[in-house]
Amino acid sequence: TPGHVQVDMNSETGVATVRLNRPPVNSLNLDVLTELSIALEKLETDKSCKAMVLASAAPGIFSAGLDILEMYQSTPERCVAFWRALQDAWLNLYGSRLITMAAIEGHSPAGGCLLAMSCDYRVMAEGKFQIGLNETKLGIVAPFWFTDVMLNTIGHRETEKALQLGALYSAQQALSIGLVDKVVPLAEVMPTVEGELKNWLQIPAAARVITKTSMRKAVLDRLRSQKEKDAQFFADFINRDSVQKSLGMYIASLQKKKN
Ligand code: CO8
Repeated sequence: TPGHVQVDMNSETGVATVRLNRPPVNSLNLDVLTELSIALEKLETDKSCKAMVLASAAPGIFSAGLDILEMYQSTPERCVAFWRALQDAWLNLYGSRLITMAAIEGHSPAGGCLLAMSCDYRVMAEGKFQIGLNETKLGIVAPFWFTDVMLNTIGHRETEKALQLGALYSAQQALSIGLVDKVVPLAEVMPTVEGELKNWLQIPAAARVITKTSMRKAVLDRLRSQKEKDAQFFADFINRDSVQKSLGMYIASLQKKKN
């Protein structure tokens, strides 16, 4: 595979660093999601691995979310395959036995925010970077399991506002609603994650994993029990004329921003 996901395993500490590596913005296409899924599966079964830090190899970006080009003028078959890859990557991450931490050293909209929220702990760089589920701004609707993860992270009231508005928050705002756990200068993100990991690594793993599983199981099972239906819904929804039109306009606005 082309290496869109870099894994560095520190055998001394048992901590793996997983870096998304699809410049310029780490948008998540079928290949990246498939590679991420496989990387997570490997770490899950690696007995020496205790924790995973999810980060980015691309400066200024955690992940720009799903690759919009996978959703624009694509075939229904490709849409279903793409969506299955996203489901699997997410099930592996949210359901992981590992301690998972997101080092958010850049922008983290939509699918990027989903990945970050699916970790156990989030540290974000202060400054101009934004995080949130901005789907409604693209004229699309966050899937029920994105909503579930946000509900589990920031509660009902904040989720209701965040999702309707398609809100993108600064790191400070994200901290104030509990969307991230710590905000530090960019250069301090990794050291802060490593410091926090020390606390988590001290907890007996079996007890921590049972606790994590019991907190997340209902949400995981909700998707597991209707994966195919959800994939079909995505393919149908995304190929509606009105949705394609919104996505086309959004892509044009991303390009216009440059000129
Ligand atoms: N997918 C594909 N291409 C992208 C994406 C993306 N998500 N984001 C950016 N790009 C492209 C840009 O168009 C640009 O391309 P080009 O160089 O050819 O013009 C290139 O990447 C670089 O982008 P920018 O110049 O904008 O880079 P900046 O560093 O200035 O900004 C940002 C980075 C802030 C990330 C900005 O690019 C941005 O806002 N991107 C859009 C992010 C976004 O809205 N993502 C939402 C994706 S939808 C999703 O993840 C969940 C969908 C759930 C579907 C449910 C349906 C039922």
